[in-house]
Amino acid sequence: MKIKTVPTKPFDGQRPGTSGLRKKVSVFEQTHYLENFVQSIFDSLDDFQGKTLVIGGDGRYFNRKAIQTIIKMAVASGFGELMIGKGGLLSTPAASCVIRKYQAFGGIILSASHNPGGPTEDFGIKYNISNGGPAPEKVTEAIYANTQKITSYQIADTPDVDLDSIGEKILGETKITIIDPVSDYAELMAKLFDFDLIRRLFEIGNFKMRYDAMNAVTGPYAKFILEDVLKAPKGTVVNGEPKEDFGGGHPDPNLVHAHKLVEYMFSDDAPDFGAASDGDGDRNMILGRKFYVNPSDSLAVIVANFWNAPGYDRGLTGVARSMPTSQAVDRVARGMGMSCYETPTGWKFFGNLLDANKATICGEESFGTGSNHVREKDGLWAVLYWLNIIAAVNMSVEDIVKAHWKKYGRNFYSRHDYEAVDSQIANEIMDSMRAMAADSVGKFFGDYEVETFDDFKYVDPVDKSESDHQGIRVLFKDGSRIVFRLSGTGTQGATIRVYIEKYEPNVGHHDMDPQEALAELIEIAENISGIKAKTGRMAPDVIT
Ligand code: VG1
Ligand code: CO
Repeated sequence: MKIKTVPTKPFDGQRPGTSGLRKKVSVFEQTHYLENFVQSIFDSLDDFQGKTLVIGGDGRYFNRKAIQTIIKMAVASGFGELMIGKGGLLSTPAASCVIRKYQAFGGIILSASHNPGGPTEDFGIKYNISNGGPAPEKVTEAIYANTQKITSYQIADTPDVDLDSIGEKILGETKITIIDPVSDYAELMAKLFDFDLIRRLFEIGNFKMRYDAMNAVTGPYAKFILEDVLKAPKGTVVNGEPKEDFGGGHPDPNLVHAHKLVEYMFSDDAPDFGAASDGDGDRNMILGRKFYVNPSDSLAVIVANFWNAPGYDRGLTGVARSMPTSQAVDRVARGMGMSCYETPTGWKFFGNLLDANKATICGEESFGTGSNHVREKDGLWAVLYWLNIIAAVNMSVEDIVKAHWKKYGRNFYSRHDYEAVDSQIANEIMDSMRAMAADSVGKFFGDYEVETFDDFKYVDPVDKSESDHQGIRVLFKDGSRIVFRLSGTGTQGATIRVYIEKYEPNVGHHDMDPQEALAELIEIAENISGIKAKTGRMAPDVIT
């Protein structure tokens, strides 16, 4: 087989963000654009010759084409085996599972996660290392450095590979293995949760649920696990066929983009339990009948109920949450005498803590929860965990959460997103807050006294690597917090995220609407940042 060396020149802007490189499809479709990035990944790796690379994606537009290119380049670079999900599909957590199970060298995941898909929408690519997790910053920075000096790439001159038939074939020196994308993952889930108990819930408990796969990658996973294995009635999973454009929607499981599910769950015909996941299957939204579970609360409830799930009932070593995630889980950790780590946003920062066994369960406010079973957040895992809890304690979702608040108090929490803001204005807003930091300590905003005002810096407790500028934190004396960050996953202008949190121990106030409970802090956030004033926006685009 002929290997071609193709001359090329660097493209600007190929620095991976919070989770890989995400751009409009039209950007990825430029000649050499994808190839440059893939070659830059390979050039940042050592000693992978003859080893295994896992490849799969969320099925969005350009997925198949990108995979064909990556196969030919991986063959040219000397990988020994490529394990590829049938149809080019692998959810992000399933890719992580496969990398770990088969001790692959690494994996390439094609996804822009919750961003919309289609010819005029987004595409993305990221590299995962041998622990199954997202490449840490030192690797992503090395990849970026390579993209800036690339002069050529190598690609095998060979026809496209059939991605739709399970089995093996040889291409040059490389074995190409097309695998069932669901089975390894489903097998792992069956080890972690009490499937018999959950099956009984559906079979004799008359328990009803709806799972909205949002026309994205988890459809086949959810149908197999929930309907075939756990015997939930057919039709429990809706929008279960992965589509290249996700049916035209944002595959983002939140109150805005999963509004159909939310409306159904708040109607009089609502089932007991509702859930949704995102484009690549690593996010989850949990709903009860007429009840929404905030992701930060979901994390706290999952941790507090570890003894109900067979995969965790021997105890947790510790927990971790991203900095903007509410402190609800901290209270549980404190109650159990466990360490609770605070990391920057993005799953890549949990990898070292999980590998070093410092944390067993991790979570982010952005509908992401997971554990040491893989090295990515895992949407369906969270849903199965909740089913396991519900079946074990025999309570409704609402009662489980309210009992939790009664015991630990409620951390009222909300995130306000301002999307597609002019990047220069967004940077000015962040800079002006950085400038305020030094003389804001001790200052009062209403009744709230500022205790800390800084730009979050993380020092990894395992390898001591440092990450700066991870978000402006305004921490008040009473434990309330406001955090400001710029998104690292958007593809249009800048997205400003404002995270607002307030602790309420008094059960009598737990039924308040979060926006009401947080009203004063929301106003303070505007006083500090001037987002509305400086962008001319009247309100956030998305509130979760
Ligand atoms: C967002 C979330 C972050 C999450 C990341 C990737 O990042 O805030 O918590 O880890 O998306 O999730 P940002 O930089 O836009 O705030 V996914 O499901 O898009 O891979
Ligand atoms: Co995702």
